[in-house]
This record gives sequence, C-alpha cells and structure tokens, in this order.
Amino acid sequence: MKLGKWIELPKISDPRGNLTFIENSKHIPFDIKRVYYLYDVPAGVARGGHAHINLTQVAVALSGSFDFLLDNGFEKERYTLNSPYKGLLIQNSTWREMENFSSGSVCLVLASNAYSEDDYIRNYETFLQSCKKG
Ligand code: T46
Repeated sequence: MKLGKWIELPKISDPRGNLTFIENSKHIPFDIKRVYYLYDVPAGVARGGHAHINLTQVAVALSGSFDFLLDNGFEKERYTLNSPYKGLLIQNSTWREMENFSSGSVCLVLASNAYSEDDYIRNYETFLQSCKKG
C-alpha cells in the first residue's frame, strides 16, 4: 500500500532555465485553500510529528531535499522529496514526520483547508487509537 502519492508537475525547460506551474483543478486533487512553506530548517532538526483529521496536502521540495516519513498506524513509508516538479500527496489520517533537511531546502505545502489547530492529532498514542477504530 502506498501512503503517499507522487504528482508529476509540468516542467518547461529552455536555455533560460526551468519553469513549473501548478493549477488548482488540473494538477491538485482539491481546492487549494492555503499555501505555506518551511525554510531555514537547521541541520538535524525534525518537524511534523502529527496527523490531520481532515486535511489533504501536497508537498514540493522547491529547493534542496528532505524526507517525509508517513505512517497510517499499520505501515510506515519514507519518501525523499528532492525535485521541484514532483509533489507528494498526503491524505488525512496520516502521521507525518519530516527530517534530513538539506541546507537551503524549501518545502512548499498546498493545503485543502485553512489552518486549524483543532484538526491536528499531536499525540501518537491517540493517533494509533483512532487508526484502530477506523
Ligand atoms: C504539516 C507539515 C508538513 C500557522 O499558524 N498556520 C499554518 O498554516 C501552519 C502550517 C502553522 N501555523 C503555526 C502553528 C504552530 O504554532 O505555526 C507553528 C508551527 O507549526 P507546526 O509545528 O505544525 O509545523 P510543522 O512543520 O511541524 O508542520 C507543518 C504543518 O503544520 C503540518 O500541517 O503537515 O508542516
């Protein structure tokens, strides 16, 4: 079972460099309600460590590389993001941890909802209980 799904984004190359674009309904399987990005992450630091009750997201490594560890309570998978034209789709009810941020890396995230702390499960035991209940 794949916990994350790769989304190939368009890449327009010419002698001036590359250009990638993202259109709501064309490339992203939800209406984008929020965009945020992680940057200046110090070496050796991990982020995440939570799941979302009702949030789908696509993460893109705009620069550099980092890993997403995804966990559905039964299985875990590691995804390395290192390409600005590849997005990783992460569904709700998926525990995620991010680590191995390279120097200068930038993680862009497109989200299906506005920010709400009520949507977070930040305790791993609570997350496992919710997975068992289905
Ligand atoms: C996720 C991973 C990939 C806001 O006020 N608005 C926002 O849109 C976000 C994302 C965060 N915040 C606040 C909440 C916290 O006080 O910023 C602070 C840091 O957030 P957090 O510790 O949740 O950051 P990460 O990097 O651990 O997780 C973030 C997202 O929160 C999360 O949804 O999937 O990136």
